[in-house]
Amino acid sequence: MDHKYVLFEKKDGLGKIRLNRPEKLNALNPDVYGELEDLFIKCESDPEIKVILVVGSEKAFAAGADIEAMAKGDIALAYQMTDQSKRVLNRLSDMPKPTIAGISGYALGGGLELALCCDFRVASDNAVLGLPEIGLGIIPGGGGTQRLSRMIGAGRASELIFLGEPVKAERAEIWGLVNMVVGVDQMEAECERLAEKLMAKSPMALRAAKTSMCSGMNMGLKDGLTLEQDLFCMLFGTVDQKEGMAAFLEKRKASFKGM
Ligand code: CO8
Repeated sequence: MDHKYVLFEKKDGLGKIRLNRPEKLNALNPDVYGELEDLFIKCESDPEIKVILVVGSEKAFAAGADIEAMAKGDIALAYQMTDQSKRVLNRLSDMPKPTIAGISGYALGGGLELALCCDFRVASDNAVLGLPEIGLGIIPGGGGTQRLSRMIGAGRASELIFLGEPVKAERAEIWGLVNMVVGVDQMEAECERLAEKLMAKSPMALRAAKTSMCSGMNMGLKDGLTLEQDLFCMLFGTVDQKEGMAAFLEKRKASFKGM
């Protein structure tokens, strides 16, 4: 698939996906979602890629779903667009590898919803995050009403969703919406440092941790605890568990193989 709006680079285990539609502040139209889907599928199936980073430009991570593409739409078109975005975003949130969103500038509407599907959000100090859909007479349709309240609680999520007023990076960090805030020039390097730390861990253990946390979120506590127990025990069948514990006992750094 040719990519017009999304760039991709693979380096040292990191798959870097860059939204590149600067003239529209990386607004997400069906073509952009389609290109993202193609890249998410590639990243998932490529064993050389250990961590996925999604970034935009300095001015905008993404200013939302493309309003022009939606403006004259009817109910059928809205279903068509949300079916696509739901499929694409679920693929990202279900990615069996760690994912990071590196956010500079605007992360609004569908842009923030994209970032919410990542495991980590690293924000530049110029980042502005919000769900302004209410001002357009709609609601977030790419998971915002679900993922945001699960992440930061219903009270804070209501503030963002009902009022539609964005927040700056500093407040987003206090709310737990982003993991850290760094200078805009440092943002990508910081994401890469985080990716390196993740790559030093056991991919099997990371996958199990992610499955346990994400699937557990949709279960009652008892079922979630059983899932965690099963995944914990499953890891005792891996080479990485033997290596991790041996390395501790031998007072050396573990070298994980992903087996
Ligand atoms: N859609 C389409 N075009 C956009 C969008 C957008 N979301 N955001 C910016 N643009 C375009 C502008 O129209 C403008 O284009 P042009 O130069 O051709 O007129 C260009 O990008 C630059 O934008 P501005 O001139 O407005 O730049 P400013 O720096 O003045 O303002 C803002 C930046 C504040 C970010 C402003 O552009 C803005 O408010 N954008 C819209 C933000 C918004 O409302 N986002 C939510 C959209 S709705 C949504 O995301 C629903 C998600 C549902 C997902 C599931 C279905 C797919």
